[in-house]
Amino acid sequence: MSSEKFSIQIAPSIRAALEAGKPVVALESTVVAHGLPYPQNLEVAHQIEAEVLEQGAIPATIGVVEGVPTIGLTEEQLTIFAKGDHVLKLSRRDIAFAVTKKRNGATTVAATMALASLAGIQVFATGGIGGVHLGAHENWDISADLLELSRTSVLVVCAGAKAILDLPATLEQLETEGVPVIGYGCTEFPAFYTPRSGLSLTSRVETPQEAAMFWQAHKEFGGGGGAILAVPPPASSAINGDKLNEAIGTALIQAEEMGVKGQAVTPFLLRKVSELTEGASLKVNIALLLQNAKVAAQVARALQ
Ligand code: PSU
Ligand code: MN
Repeated sequence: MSSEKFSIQIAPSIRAALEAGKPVVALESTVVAHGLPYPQNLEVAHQIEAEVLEQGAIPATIGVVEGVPTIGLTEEQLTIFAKGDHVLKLSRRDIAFAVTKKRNGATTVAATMALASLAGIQVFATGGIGGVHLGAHENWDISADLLELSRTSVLVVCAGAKAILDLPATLEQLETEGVPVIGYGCTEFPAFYTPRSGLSLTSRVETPQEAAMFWQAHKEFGGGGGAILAVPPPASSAINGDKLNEAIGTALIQAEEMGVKGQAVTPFLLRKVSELTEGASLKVNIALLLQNAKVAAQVARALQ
């Protein structure tokens, strides 16, 4: 057993780009397999990759395929993940189990950061990170994404954390763990579906060049952890705040009543909020995923 060798699979075009120092953007697969409904998820996954390419960077969607950590899912693999049958949800702690059992597994923010970092990818675009759940003082539900951000050197471009979470507690936890949260042209922490959380950020940059400069400085002085570049969701897809809050309230009550626990909580809440807002939340979700991919690609380019 001690001679067991584990390998990670890096798509040839991504390997070539990394070796040549070209810009590469990591993308997660949990949002595809467990965060958005089929078949829109597959379409969105294609659009995100196209957006990164259009900005002159190489997209690298990450997952575990039949037990092999894979950087750059093929079209066929992406389709299997989008259909989602028997695709596990993997946080950092679950990767080894999927490898052992040769399973397909979609990587969360935490697991995607872990594998991106192994492959030498510095910039990662997603929708929103996991965080401290409401009621965490009783249920202890705090996403492993936060811990990963504190220890893995990847810049995560996202629209903050979802309003289904305890956002003040999430920001506090990030501060405790030494994870910078930088507003991209904003001074308020975005609440994923809306730009408004009422929570102020202490740092802000205006351009991809400034974000790249910040990231270089963080790698030098930040102690080896990650950072968040928080991009507000596009105004064009804005959602009615009252309707959204009502939907979130209902979704949280249903999760409680149905006894939804652990890894199932985030996918359940996202699906319910989408149903209850008649797809309005899904529309914002897709719009911000594309915008974040674009910004991430621009920052990756500026890092060259
Ligand atoms: N944000 C989204 N859609 C998602 C997720 C976040 O808009 O699907 C996923 C991400 O993969 C994130 C995970 O890392 O949910 C967090 O799950 P948990 O709360 O179980 O750590
Ligand atoms: Mn959790």
